[in-house]
Amino acid sequence: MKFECQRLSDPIGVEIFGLNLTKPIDEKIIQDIRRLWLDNNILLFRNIDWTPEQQISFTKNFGKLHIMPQLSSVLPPNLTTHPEIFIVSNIKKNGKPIGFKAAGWGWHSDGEDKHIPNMGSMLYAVDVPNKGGDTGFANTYKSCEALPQEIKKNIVGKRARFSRITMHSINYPSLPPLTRKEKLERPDVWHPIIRTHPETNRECLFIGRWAVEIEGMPADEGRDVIKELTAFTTKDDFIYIHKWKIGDVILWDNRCTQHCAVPYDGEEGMRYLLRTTLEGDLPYYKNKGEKQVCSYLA
Ligand SMILES: O=C(O)CCC(=O)C(=O)O
Ligand SMILES: [Fe+2]
Repeated sequence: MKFECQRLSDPIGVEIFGLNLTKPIDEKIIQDIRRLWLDNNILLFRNIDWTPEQQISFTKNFGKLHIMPQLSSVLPPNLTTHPEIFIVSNIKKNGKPIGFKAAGWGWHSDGEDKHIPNMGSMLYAVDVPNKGGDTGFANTYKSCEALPQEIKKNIVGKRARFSRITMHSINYPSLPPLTRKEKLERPDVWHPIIRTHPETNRECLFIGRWAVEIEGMPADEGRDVIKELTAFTTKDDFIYIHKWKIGDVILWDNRCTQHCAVPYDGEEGMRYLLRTTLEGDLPYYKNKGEKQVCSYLA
């Protein structure tokens, strides 16, 4: 079995054609796909029509699956038949949401607010509106490389504090505040802002919507730098906006990619995306071959 591929956009991504993803795939082909994934941050497959089992099996080719904890008591859990699948949707049944519509509003990488962020994620578009509901992807290798020296020297080897507790009501205004128990389950974490990718050894910018403070900087200066880094990494030069079609599957590497759902009003039609998520490992920054700065819990 052979496949073909084509660049998705200048900044990021490759589209892969000619593979049947509903059947087990040769180890050699998986290695080739992984190489493309590592080199291009995101992979797009089109016209996929698969069952949750098939999505789960295909995702497992890339690592161990992560099961998303329930985000809030007002949201449904993951797919009840398949807890490995998290639902992103604007659909309501009997007045209740069947998934989390605003899960991805605001630039982020999945799990960035956890001690061990997620390695990768895969979204499958089951239903999409005719207009709106796009998703942006930013290549944080490229933004890191292009970062002006005067900004870079200020953050290299430093960590940022990522806080679910501080940012929950700002990032998820539609959800009730965190309970005491939820706060205890989501302690703050410090991650290196410039992160060495564990497979490619390349440097990328690791910042996002849960970051609130920078090591060794006064609080307001840290917040300004986070804003500046976010604006920089999501410049047109580094991003691609995907307009979903039914049957699209995108696998992205959370270690070197940020993503963001472009907010939409939901009047345009139903949006139903199913996500599988991969476990990751502890972020670090390597200098001269040595792991110098690792993440730690606050
Ligand atoms: O709704 C989207 O486009 C993205 C959702 C998201 O951030 C995610 O599933 O990780
Ligand atoms: Fe996300």
